[in-house]
Amino acid sequence: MPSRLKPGIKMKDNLIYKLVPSGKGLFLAYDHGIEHGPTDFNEVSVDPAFVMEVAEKGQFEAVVFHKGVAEKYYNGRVPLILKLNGKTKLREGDPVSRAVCTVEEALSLGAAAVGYTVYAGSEYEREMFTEFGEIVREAHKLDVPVVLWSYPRGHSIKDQFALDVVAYAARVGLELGADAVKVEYTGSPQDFRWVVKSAGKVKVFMAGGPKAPTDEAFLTQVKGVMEAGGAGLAVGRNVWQHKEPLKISKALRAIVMQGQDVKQAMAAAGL
Ligand code: FBP
Repeated sequence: MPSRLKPGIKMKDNLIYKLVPSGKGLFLAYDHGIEHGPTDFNEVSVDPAFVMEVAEKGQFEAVVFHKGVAEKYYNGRVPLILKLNGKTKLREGDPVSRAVCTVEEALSLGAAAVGYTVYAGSEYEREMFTEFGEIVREAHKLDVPVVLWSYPRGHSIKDQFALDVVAYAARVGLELGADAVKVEYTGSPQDFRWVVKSAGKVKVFMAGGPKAPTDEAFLTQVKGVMEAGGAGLAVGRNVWQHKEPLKISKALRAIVMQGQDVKQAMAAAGL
C-alpha cells in the first residue's frame, strides 16, 4: 500500500520501547536542583554522582538530568533522558518553562531520550505547546523518544490531582506527539485506569511526588499504577531521599517489572 505519510515522516509505533523494551520501566528523576532548588537534597543527595550511582546499582531504565549535570556527571552506564526545559520556583504566577537545551545538544551529551514539561492550563500554555511541538518534530526525525512531564498548573487549575485534570494531562501527551507521559497519581487504580486509557498508545508513568510517609503507602500507589495499566514511574525524592535508596529501588522493580504485591516486594527488598 503506498504510504500516505508526508516525505520525511516515518511510520512508527512508539519510540519509548527503545528505552523500555518490555513496555515497563523506572526512570530516576533528578531535575529538582533547578525545579525546587537544593532544599530537596541532603549532604549525600546533593551530589549528582551519588544519584548516578543509585541509577546504575538500582538498575533504572534511565536517569533524568539537566544538561549541566549531564555534562559533568553522566557516565554513560545508564541511559540518559535529558530534560530540555526547566524553571525555578522563585518566580510567582502562572508557570512557564522554556527550553534551555536542544535535542542536538542532548544527543551530544549521550541522551537516549529527551524530556520536556508542559504546564497545560497556565496562561503560557501556548508558548510551551509551540516549543514542545518543535522538539517532538526534531526528536522524531532522529528517532529519539520524547517524554512529556504533563502537569496542569496555574490559576485556572483548581485541583491538579483531580481525575479529569490528570486524564486531560495524559491526553495532551497523546495529542502533542509524546511517546511517554509523566503525570500525577489520582489515588486509586480504578481512577488511574481512565488516565491510562486517555493516553492511548502513549506510555503513562507516575510522578513520585514528595517523600511518602511510609514505604508501604508509596509502594501501594505504585502497585495501583501498574494495576491500572501504567508503564511505571519516573521517581526522584522517594528514592534518593530514602535512607536505603537501593532497597526501595529493589522493591519498585519487584512491583513494576515482576508484578509482585507490596508486601512481597518489601520483604524481598529487606524493607
Ligand atoms: P519526584 O518523584 O521527586 O516527585 O520527581 C518527579 C518530578 O516530576 C521531577 O522530575 C520534577 O523536578 C518534580 O517532580 C516537579 O515537582 P513539582 O510537582 O513540585 O513541580
